[in-house]
Amino acid sequence: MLVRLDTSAMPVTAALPPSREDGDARIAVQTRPRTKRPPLYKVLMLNDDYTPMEFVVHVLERFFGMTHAQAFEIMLTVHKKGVAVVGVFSHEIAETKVGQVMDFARRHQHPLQCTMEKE
Ligand code: TYC
Repeated sequence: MLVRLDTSAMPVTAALPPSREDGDARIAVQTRPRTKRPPLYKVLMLNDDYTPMEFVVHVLERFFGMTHAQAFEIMLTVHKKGVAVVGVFSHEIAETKVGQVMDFARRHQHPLQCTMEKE
């Protein structure tokens, strides 16, 4: 007899087959291969006193695929609160976005800062 346990909602320890003292060789229990979802990272935009509002709006449109209205709203949130999450991505994509924004800001000589943190 082959038993396939549905272990999707079980913690690892509960998903392990119980040890049998009578050693019943007729039952084989398959365990689920455990795949972990990769962690996600928030990309944060920081306020400063010098970067023009229109530049930040442009950055949000260009690198984060926002509409002009969305970008303007998020820019204002950063301006008023100091920081806002502008997207959530895999580590590699988040790193790329941060690099693109920092590079673009530096090339235009604006002090705009963008960082990432684990969600
Ligand atoms: N505070 C800036 C200004 O008044 C605008 C700004 C908004 C700068 C968002 C950075 O991430 C930022 N010109």
